[in-house]
Amino acid sequence: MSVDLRGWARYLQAAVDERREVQGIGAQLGAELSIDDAYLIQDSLVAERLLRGDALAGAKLGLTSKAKQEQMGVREPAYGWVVASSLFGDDTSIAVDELIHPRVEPEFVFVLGSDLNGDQCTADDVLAATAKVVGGIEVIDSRYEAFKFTLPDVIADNTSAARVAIGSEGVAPDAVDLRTVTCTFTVDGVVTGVATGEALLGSPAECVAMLVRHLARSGRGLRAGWVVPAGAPLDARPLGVGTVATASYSHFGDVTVRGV
Ligand code: OOG
Ligand code: MG
Repeated sequence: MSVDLRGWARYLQAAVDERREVQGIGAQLGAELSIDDAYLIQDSLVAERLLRGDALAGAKLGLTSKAKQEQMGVREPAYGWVVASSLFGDDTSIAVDELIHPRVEPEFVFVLGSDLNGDQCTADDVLAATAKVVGGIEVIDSRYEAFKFTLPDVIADNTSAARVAIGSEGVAPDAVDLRTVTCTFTVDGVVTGVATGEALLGSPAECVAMLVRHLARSGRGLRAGWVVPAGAPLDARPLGVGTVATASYSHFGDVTVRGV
């Protein structure tokens, strides 16, 4: 079956531009969208953003924790891209009316000091290439109705990426075992959950290594200076006007996002 890759990318970009939910792609094809085609739609979607003047600023993982996989009903991780216009600082107001039905989730974010490539990439290679690890909060905004999707659908949609607030204070990767770093997520004064880095498939650095091995399949890699959110260790919560969400980490500075 030949899938209209650029057509589906335009379909998703229109949902972003018009701030409206759309139906899943797989449901309309009458056959399952393949994972390979889903990544090609994602490439086409990101290429459209770059044509409009954006730049790549990193790459991301999604669905790397049990909490997220259970919340979304998808049992495998997914990879996506982070564009420069989506990056915000560690104390940030996010305009909710620019988005469809945003949610916030805490993130462990790698800031790379050197390039990282290769189909044999290991967690140790990731740590060696990392300048620092900081906390973050990702604002996800699935373009699909009711925030429901299959794995190929969410891949095509660049893993729901919308905005990401990046902490300024972090640690060198050899200063702490990232698996033991604790993250506490508080939304409107209520702690929604506490998790350690180990929640990310056992090791945040291994998650990034998986991303590098995935990119190597298409001859690509990560660049020095890029940011890499490794996935949320806790489930996502709605971001409405007035919502205040803070991610606090045992070894990184706090990050706060406010819906306005
Ligand atoms: C998909 C994106 C997941 C994460 O950190 O798990 C993600 C979604 O839940 O909409 O970014
Ligand atoms: Mg995320």
